[in-house]
Amino acid sequence: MFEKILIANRGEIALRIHRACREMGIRTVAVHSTADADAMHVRLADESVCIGPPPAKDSYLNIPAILTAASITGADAIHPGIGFMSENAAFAEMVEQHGFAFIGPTPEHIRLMGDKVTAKKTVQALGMPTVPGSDGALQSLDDAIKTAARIGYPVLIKAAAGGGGKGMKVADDAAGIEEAYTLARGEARAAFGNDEVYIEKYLQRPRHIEVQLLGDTHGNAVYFGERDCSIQRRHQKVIEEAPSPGLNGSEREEIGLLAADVIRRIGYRGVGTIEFLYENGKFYFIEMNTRLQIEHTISEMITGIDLVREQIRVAAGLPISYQQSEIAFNGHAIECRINAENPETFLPSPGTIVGYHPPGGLDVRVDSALYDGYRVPSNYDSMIAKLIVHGATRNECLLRLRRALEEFVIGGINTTLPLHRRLVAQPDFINGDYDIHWLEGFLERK
Ligand code: MV4
Repeated sequence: MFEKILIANRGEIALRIHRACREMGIRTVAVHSTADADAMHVRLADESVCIGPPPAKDSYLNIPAILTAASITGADAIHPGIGFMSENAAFAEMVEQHGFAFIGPTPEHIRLMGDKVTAKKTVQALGMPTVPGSDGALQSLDDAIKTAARIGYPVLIKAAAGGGGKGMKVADDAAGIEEAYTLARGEARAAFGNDEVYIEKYLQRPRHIEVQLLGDTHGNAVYFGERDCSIQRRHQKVIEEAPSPGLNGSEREEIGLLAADVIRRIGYRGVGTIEFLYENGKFYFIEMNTRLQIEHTISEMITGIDLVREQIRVAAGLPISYQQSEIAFNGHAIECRINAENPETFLPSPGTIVGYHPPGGLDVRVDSALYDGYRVPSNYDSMIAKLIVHGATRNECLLRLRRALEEFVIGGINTTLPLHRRLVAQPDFINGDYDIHWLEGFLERK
């Protein structure tokens, strides 16, 4: 097992990884920008190294600085966390070339799944249901027109290098296809330096359901159930829950077994998530994330398994600690992402925290790097805390969540706590009756 891990990240996820390391007897190295000198992840780590000025491109994305920090502290592995370097195949390659273990999949798997066209082809060949569309990348506008006519409108043009909604354009009918094709390629070229696009039937009211997976280097792969991440705004998730209120037990098992089978057959190492759209009782693969996800916590709450611990174990070449039959699903969990933002305009609200009081009690978990007097910098993502609540049933979970949201005090800045308090009182949310467009509709109506 590793003796020392460098955590190439900040905030609550750096803390989350530090906690798993501590419990495994592994020493930790924090890296930080000058804006984060007083951050909790720096305070808790065994050692820390300043890797640059506040802009992420000069610090948390500064590959030579991160590798140098790992080298001078004698770390044997690097955990990239979430965002930043976590899905950068070139970084994973450099980490390995410098003699460190990368706590994540192989660079080849990151690359394979990072290209949405090769990802779709790969999983489709292994029996995964995908959205009807082009066979690979579009070759021309003419190809787009012909494929759209074959699959039927509306259609969606997506960037091969995309994800997160960039370079995505809907065409409602044949009159809109040229514009959608041209705009999607232009956006893709500007955002990713790659204008390859593909086309799919546009699903109008799906749920976003993702399966949590783990594979090891001994030919094993398991799933940890699914999460429903449909409550989102502008491709930013706001609330996630596990299990999905939209699935029944046999659908859950079928999609979980299929997803685990796919990652076993490609020899995938690490944690990962396969994302589906779910509409009218059918699943459609959209992409695979080759990293830990923010909302991994709700899968931990319903299984009682530390996913970061498992992630570190498989990166060290150990087998997964559990057989699929030993992974039991217990009750319900919901996560609220709390951002330092105005809850109505969503404008960022950096500043100093005064009067911090997190909720507690049975089955209430707060993953956050906040403390009283902490100054939330303006340079990074605005998520400052995750409130994760578990209950024996969905109803118990909701009652407990409402109570915990009432208790939570984060003073001195604006946060999205008031939005969460409103959301958990909405009948549609209480009934589990929502799709990927529900939150944006709710915010418009209000
Ligand atoms: C789709 C879709 C409808 N039909 N694909 C958005 C980002 C990327 N992860 C895939 N996305 C979508 N792909 C087809 N064929 C609708 C979306 C989509 C979406 C998906 C998941 C969560 C939120 C979303 C918000 C808008 C659109």
